[in-house]
Amino acid sequence: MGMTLAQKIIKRHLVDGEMIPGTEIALHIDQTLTQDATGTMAYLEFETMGIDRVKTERSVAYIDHNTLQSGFENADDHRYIQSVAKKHGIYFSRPGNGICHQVHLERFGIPGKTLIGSDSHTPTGGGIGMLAMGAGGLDVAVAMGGGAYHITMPKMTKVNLTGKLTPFVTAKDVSLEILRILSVKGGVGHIIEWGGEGIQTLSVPERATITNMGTELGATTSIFPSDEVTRAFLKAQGREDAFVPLCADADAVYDRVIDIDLSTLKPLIACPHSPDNVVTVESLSGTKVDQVCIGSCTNSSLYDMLKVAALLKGKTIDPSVSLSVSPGSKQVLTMLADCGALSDILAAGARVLECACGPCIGMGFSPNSAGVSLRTFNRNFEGRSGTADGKVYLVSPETAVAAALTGVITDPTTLGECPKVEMPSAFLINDTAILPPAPVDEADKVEILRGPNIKEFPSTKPLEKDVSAELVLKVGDNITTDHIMPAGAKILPYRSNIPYLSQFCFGVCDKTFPERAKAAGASVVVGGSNYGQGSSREHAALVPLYLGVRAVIAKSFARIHAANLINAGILPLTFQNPEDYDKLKAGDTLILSDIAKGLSGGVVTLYDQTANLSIELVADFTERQIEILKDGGLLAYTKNR
Ligand code: MIC
Ligand code: SF4
Repeated sequence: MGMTLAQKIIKRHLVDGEMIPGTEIALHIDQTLTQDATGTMAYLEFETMGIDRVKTERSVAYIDHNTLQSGFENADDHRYIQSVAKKHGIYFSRPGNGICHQVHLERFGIPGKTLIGSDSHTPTGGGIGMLAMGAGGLDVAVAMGGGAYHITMPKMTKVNLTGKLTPFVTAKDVSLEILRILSVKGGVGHIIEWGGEGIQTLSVPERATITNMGTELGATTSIFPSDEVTRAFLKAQGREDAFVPLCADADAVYDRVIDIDLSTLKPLIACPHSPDNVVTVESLSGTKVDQVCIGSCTNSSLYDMLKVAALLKGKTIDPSVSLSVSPGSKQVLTMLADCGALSDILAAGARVLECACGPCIGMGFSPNSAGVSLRTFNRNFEGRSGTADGKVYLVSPETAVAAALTGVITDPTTLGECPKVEMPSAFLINDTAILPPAPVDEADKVEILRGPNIKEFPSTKPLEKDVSAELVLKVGDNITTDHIMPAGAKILPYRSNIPYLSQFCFGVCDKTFPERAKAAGASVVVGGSNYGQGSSREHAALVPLYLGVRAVIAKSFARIHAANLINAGILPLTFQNPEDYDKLKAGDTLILSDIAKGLSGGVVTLYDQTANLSIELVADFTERQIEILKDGGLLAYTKNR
């Protein structure tokens, strides 16, 4: 039987387990990346392992999230990461050099290699045929130390593309269409492989837009074959030697096949507050827009920016709209400047921001109160923009420009002639903002620079026999990590300071949560399905741990968050009977007894003392995960061994 492309890469990297969907496998990891908002933790964790030099083929530390530096905190964290990178064999991409996923694709990605990153949009690398996955910081630290990365062997979904995109319909619309079809839960437990004759018409940046947003489907990752389009991109990046042709076997078997005819797609838009809330742009035309933001790891390539510049050329944006443009990398920005396209963007009235995540993670450019913001980003979760009642819509760069010019949601196909943008045959290469690590024999001399913003980890303890805890918070379906541990300009600078961060835990749902959880001593959170979707931030587990959360009981969990909970020593348990969710009430006293025995048997019994009822909870863990939970988290587990 033939193999899918992802199965081939998995097979080559398999160090433990069998490739049976639903069972745990361990993969050798060739490359890692971190960004600064999750990186400080990851490197603190790496340091505790006492390993001198990373064991990967390539590890890169990017600074792209916390670049506002409104106080000493970010600057301290950046210096810390820079010094750790230099000492331990990690390349360091300086602030301003660009968004990790964009720069990694340009300068480091290699088809057929495995990559994990402490950022959920790491699957962007699937645009050039990498098996690239988002992970918690601790998993990345372990991989840097040469340890394997454990995942559940995914099922395989194929999306078969036919036809060709019509003018003003883009890769972003393909991402939104698949979200419309599958929803934010539809990719859970699957790898999405893109194929069919339609992929030949898609450039690498377009493919990367699509694999980037596969994260919003909850998929383990997304991947395109490595073909002549990939070769041309790598050649233009001066890296043709990294090219290897890769594709699925003709007789590969998929668990699910979805067909999309590119020629029938229309410009689409995701409405607040979920990326799968998708309708046609046309159906909302005329809606007043206050703000437009172009950029983020989804749509900040040179290809995207040249289209934006061509559409803005000679025009002026509507006076009622504020427009930001953040190019994805120094390479993109420099090339825009050199060809004059940057002048067209500026002349039209855009505010050009740094090559960083910026507004995507609420670092500035928050909309006005109740403002409507059209963004080319990948997430529109409630409150993420920094304005609690802001209404964020997700669109393509073309639809974004149309709204910036007219002041209302506008179908871009009404803009007239669609500009043609060619990919350059050679990108401008200047890696001065990527600092190589110190040579091995000089690493000893490198001093690690720590600032006062870096605080201790929350302490963990081995699993208790029984836990009596208060149900402090009950939430619904699709709770995101932005609900659990919000980001944004006011909080993000404290990613290395768990005690400070803890004040904001679950702030979007219930501002009294931190205080009540602390008062309870031991607590439980109850959630609906797809609990913990979104980002890879392990802070969404470490902060609840600090506040005394012992278990999260939900109908189902998102992949990375479930792993982060286990790594933190918090029990992620699921309802055997989803209807039991309705029986539990906030404030109830819950007793989990004989937990270790329950973990081995796969079922933990919960007694709700307040309601006087017992409920069976599924404890679906591998032997390794049970040992991690028993030890009180992955750090303790790793140290104990
Ligand atoms: C995000 O898009 O939510 C982030 C910020 O990039 C996160 C990482 C983080 O929280 O630092 C992610 O996607 O993993
Ligand atoms: Fe940065 Fe936004 Fe991409 Fe996250 S989704 S890595 S915040 S640009």
